[in-house]
Amino acid sequence: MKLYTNPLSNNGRKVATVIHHLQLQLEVEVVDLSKGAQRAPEFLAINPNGVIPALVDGDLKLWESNAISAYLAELSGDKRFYPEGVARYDALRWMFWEANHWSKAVGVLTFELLLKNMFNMGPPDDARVQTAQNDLRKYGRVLNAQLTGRRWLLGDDVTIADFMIGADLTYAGMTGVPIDEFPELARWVAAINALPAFVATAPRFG
Ligand SMILES: N[C@@H](CCC(=O)N[C@@H](CS)C(=O)NCC(=O)O)C(=O)O
Repeated sequence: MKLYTNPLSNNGRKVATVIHHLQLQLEVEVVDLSKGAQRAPEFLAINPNGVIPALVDGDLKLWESNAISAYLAELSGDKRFYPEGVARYDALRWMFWEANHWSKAVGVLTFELLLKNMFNMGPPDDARVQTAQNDLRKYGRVLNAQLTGRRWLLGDDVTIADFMIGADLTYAGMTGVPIDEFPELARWVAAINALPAFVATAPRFG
């Protein structure tokens, strides 16, 4: 089984945290995004979208970080991390929410306030930043309410859903995601970042 990823990517980190948490052994190939390796024909044959992460397991070519994470979690058999029954749909609900709402708003801030500067792409678009921050306040309230009275998103056990939503916040401190306005969210983010899987996969520059 081989994972194509990049250690600086928050989507790559979602899968990396799952691999670390479940203590899985996988071959890993770093795709150099700065050199455009994600658009090379060999990689497009694996993921025609030209983005990482991607996983190859025999004939299966899997992309989308949440799907790859769910596949690995299922293979591991860890039912606390990727529960069965009704709780699985609870986890999936938060993973779809993450992909549709949370990651998009976080991604706007990462692009406008981090990547544009890094790659000399001009000044941030203030209107887009404002809209993303407003969206994150709306979604932050939803997360804060869910986390009130629960240790983790679904309850007593940390699950794949915590990992997917938490990994999006890799650059939150540098991009002003309004976490501290929500006490339960802030408590949860601190707990996520203290998990061994998150400590081990924090991006290192230089
Ligand atoms: N929805 C996809 C998003 C993947 C994605 O956007 N990956 C970024 C890195 S975080 C990428 O490969 N960007 C390269 C590019 O856009 O050229 C997932 O969750 O896997």
